[in-house]
Amino acid sequence: MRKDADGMSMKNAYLLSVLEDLKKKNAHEPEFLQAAEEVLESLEPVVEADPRYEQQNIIGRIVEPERVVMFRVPWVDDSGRVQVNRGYRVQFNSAIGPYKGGLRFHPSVNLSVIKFLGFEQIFKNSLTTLPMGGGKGGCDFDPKGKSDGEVMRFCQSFMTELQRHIGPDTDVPAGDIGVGAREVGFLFGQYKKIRNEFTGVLTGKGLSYGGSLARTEATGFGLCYFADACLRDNGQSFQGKRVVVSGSGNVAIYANQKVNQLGGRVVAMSDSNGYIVDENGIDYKIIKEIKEVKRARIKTYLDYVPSAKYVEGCSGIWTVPCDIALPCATQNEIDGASAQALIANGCKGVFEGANMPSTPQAIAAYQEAGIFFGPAKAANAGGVATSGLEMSQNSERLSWTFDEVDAKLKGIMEGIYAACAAAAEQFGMKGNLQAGANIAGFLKVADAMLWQGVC
Ligand code: NDP
Ligand code: 2IT
Repeated sequence: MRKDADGMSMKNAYLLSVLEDLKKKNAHEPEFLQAAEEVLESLEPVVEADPRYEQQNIIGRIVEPERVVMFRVPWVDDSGRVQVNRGYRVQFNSAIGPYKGGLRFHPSVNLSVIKFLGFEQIFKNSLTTLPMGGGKGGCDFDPKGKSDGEVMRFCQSFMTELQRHIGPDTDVPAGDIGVGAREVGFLFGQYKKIRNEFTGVLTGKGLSYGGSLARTEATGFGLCYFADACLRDNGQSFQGKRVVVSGSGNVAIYANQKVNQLGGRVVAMSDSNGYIVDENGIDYKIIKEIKEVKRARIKTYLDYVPSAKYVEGCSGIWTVPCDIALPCATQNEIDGASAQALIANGCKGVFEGANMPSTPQAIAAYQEAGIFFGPAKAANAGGVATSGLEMSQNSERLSWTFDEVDAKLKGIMEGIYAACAAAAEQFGMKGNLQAGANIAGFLKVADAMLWQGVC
């Protein structure tokens, strides 16, 4: 998309007025404004083609969360001191189903971050074709370096407040950065104790108490299924490709595993301290042990593979030459300069496992270079899609096999790729999966909002 000198490409007066109002009201929320502006720009041809979106002020309504909850989370640390954190749940849009989206525990969490994630989740969840609205929550609590007891007491306090706002037909949280199997277990236990009910109020649960097989792997696997669908549609594949995966958490680990199964090789991975390069291919099982069992830093990979290299500082990972880049750590981790470095080294495609990992400048660079770009809300939808499958299994009180869930996940990701490609083509932007994802995700939610009247 071509931009003016001020970086703005939008001309539609209605969209511009919504954006201006949004900027005025949310001046201190840069991540949220970035996510909203990116979607609004893509929707220009849609809004111009159907006057109902303006008449019913669908855009003005969709950028305003239905409800925002902020709350105090007091807890006692191991030395007996009382700590306080700030918790959030943003219930953004329930037009197509109960609010659904993860919880992030990280010191960088604030209202802007949770609102950007909740906003993205509306369109992502719509793309899955499953009945889930958009929501997100979290806390500025840092689980790193905390004992299991501290994490448990924190989770119990967090849920003591959150439980009054959620429920299996109202709002169903899950994991995100800093929230994995351990945290979901503590959160679920506290919900069950306070509400005296055993329901599928969280997804990403352990297999012994209602979790779904393949949910752990789902985001990383789904990312590769999406990328593979795009590559195959263009006569290519993962076979023999060098792949760089940032991060070394839930999404990154299982993206690595699936890249390998599809014939590619992951040569670099990172954490917030630095990155490792292993030209022979990084074994995901070692990363799994370092991160999931030992909760250690990625540089300890060198204890297992002394021939690998460790570099301090995580942003340099994008200078490692690769065919495919899979950013799986956090927002804005690829800026314009990193994108240029990737392209200069021959990168042919970026598929986003993390949420909003590419800055607007990075996306502009991908488009200018004409490389494949799989935007987060489409490419990483496999996690929440499988959460939707976990909800279905909980409702029917049955559990499906790993292969059943994995096959459904693959079908959903291939469907998302096809829907994004078709929407882009229908609105005259063939090959632009970013626009296609925003448009396809929007249309279903907007239609449901139109049917439901002003609410
Ligand atoms: P994890 O907590 O399991 O792992 C996060 C990884 O990213 C860690 O390696 C972490 O390093 C790194 N990281 C986090 N914050 C930063 C930062 N500010 N700078 C550099 N590195 C950072 O989280 P997930 O794997 O679950 O999530 C990763 C991304 O994927 C997030 O953007 C999340 O929103 C997105 N996502 C997750 C889904 C899921 O199902 N889990 C679904 C869809 C998207 P360190 O350990 O040093 O902090
Ligand atoms: O960003 C995401 O889609 C997630 N963190 C997963 C949300 C979920 O409800 O499974």
